[in-house]
Amino acid sequence: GSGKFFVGGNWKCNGTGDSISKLVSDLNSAILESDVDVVVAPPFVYIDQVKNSLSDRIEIAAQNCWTGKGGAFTGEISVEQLKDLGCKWVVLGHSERRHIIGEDDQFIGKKAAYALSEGLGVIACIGELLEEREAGKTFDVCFQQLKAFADAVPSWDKVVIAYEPVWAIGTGKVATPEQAQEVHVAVRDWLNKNVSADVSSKTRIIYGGSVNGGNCAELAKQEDIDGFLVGGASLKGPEFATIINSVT
Ligand code: G2H
Repeated sequence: GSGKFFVGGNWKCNGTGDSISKLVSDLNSAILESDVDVVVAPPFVYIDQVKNSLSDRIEIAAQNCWTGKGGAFTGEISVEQLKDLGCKWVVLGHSERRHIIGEDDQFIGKKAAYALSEGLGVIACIGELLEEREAGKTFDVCFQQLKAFADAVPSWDKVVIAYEPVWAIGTGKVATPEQAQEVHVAVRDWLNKNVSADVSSKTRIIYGGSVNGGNCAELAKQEDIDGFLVGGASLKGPEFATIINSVT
């Protein structure tokens, strides 16, 4: 693997002040391996609450951001505002934003470039749909999404790539360790050929899609799986801790 194991909890559009306060207190009392970067991404409206109550051991990510400086962009949240609240990361290109909201590669690339230029880390998500996998297009789709990030970002120092096959997201159908490893290796090769050997060897490639306390250990053993992006299972403190502690 590359660098420190990285585990992100993507809370998506879930929770209330009460449920989030319970989750934060469970995370604060969990025993976490020290050699793991841990990040959680609460809904925007709870970021401040989480920042003020969660242990500094865990960093905070936003689930989205605007493409540039704030201003007359109704309903958007700027990178400057996220930094003001103490966010260190932003999740971009998540399949729910690509396929439900309709964000395209160029729009996502713009956000990534701006976030990085302002010093936020980017969790850059890529992944194929079931029909694309079945048509043998997994690598094509992942490489195209990756290229859009590569064309936009000035530096990879603060980028973590999340491979999330869409058919495995929230479906309970996790990719097998071999399926995930195969794509992670291909992504690393792509970075080597198209960016640099240095970026290829240093960039963390994490897996997302129905990761849970029961399947994380086998996945974590794979050479090129450098961590996880966890949705559903990150809403349960003890299970999220199990996933963090699956570092090998
Ligand atoms: C994939 C993942 C988190 P889940 O979207 O980004 O969600 O673990 O619920 O499949």
